[in-house]
Order: sequence, then structure tokens, then C-alpha cells
Amino acid sequence: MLLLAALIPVILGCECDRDVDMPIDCSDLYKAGQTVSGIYSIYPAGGFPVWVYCDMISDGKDEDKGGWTVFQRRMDGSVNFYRPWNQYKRGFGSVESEYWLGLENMYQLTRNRKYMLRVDLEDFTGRKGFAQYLSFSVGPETDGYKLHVSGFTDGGAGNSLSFHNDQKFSTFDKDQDPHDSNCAKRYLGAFWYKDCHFTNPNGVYLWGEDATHYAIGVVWSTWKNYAVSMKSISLKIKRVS
Ligand SMILES: [Ca+2]
Repeated sequence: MLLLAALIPVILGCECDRDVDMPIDCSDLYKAGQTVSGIYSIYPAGGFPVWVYCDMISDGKDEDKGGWTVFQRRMDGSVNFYRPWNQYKRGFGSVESEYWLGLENMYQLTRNRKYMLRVDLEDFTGRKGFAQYLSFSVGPETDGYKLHVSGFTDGGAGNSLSFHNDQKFSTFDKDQDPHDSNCAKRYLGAFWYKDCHFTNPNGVYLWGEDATHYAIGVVWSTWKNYAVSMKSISLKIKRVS
């Protein structure tokens, strides 16, 4: 009897908190009262969990500031981002530092839900900027995990991403960019390259400005020129209702 009585609240608790037990993304966690930035597990495709960093503080407006699911982050050069297609598809790195969430996860998250995108940037002098987009989604693998992005809002860094709208994702071993060459090989990254890029978030982690390494760094060209690599960059999405 005692054991049964002890179990009842646990069972009820699980029923009540089902949404929190299997959050789709950081927006779910934020709405459920998780207001501290950090590492959480989410269920982008429903079935099994994925570790992710949740940014619960970006965006100044009090009533609507947290709940950002970080799908790409660079901060210290600890992870090599020059990787093949399969790794960009599945994800890699460490959620404690630098990582890529994976194109399939991004597709699963955004296929039936509306998301906005925020890009936070910091250079090696400590200056910060950001860019925001009202709409962001990634298409299915059969269509090359195409990027769909629109509705730019300037946070001081300018618009380096709209140029890449409607492009397929390319890695050094899967050239899906419209340029004659292989943009991923040329700029040592992996991205929704066109011919080739305004921004190269997955490029080589260079320590600031170095004109001998043109456009291969972690570039956001509408803010700093092509010779400047960011100290940190993070790409994050939040659900819009
Ligand atoms: Ca090409």
C-alpha cells in the first residue's frame, strides 16, 4: 500500500509534465519555466533526445526574450568544422563549446513549425552585433537541405544571409552550389553556398584579422570585411506562434 501511494504522485507528475518531459526545442523549455541558459535535451523529431545549448537571454524585450535553440556555435576554435556531408547531416562537436546540431534535426524542427533566426556575433576587439530574420527553415535532404530565410532586421551587423536564401547545403564532398568551383573546398567550410558567400560561419577559426587568408575564416562580410574572422558566432532559432 505504501509503495503504491508513493508511486501515484510520480505517475501523475509524468502525465502533467508530458510537454516538459519531451520538449521539441528550447522554446518549449522556456515556456515551461527554464530561464537559465545552458545545456538541455530536446526532441526535434519526437523519438530520441538531442543535446543542445539553449540561449534563454538573447533579445532584449522582457516578455519575449528567451527560448533560443542554438544550432551552430563557434567560440574558441576547439572543434574542426571542415567536415564531410554525413557529419553536417547528423551533427558534431560539443554542446559545451562548439557544435553543429545537424541538418536533419534542423529540417525536423522547422518542417511544420514557424521559426525566427538570430545570429549573434563578437569580434576579437569585444565588439558585438547581431542580425535577425523573421522566418527560417531548412528543406528536406531530397532537396539538398535548402535554406529558406527572410524578414531581415538589423542588429548592427548587416544582412549577410539573405544572399544565401534558397541555396542547397554544400560540403567539400558534396558540391551543391551553383558556382563552377567547389565553394566548400575553396573557402574551407560548409554552408548554403551560392557563388560563393557573404558569410562563412563554418569556416576556419582564425584569430581575428589576417589578409593572407581571404574569406576562409568565420566571416560575416556585411559587418567586418572578408579578412576578419569572428571570435564568436552563434546561430539560433526560436519558435514563433
Ligand atoms: Ca559548385
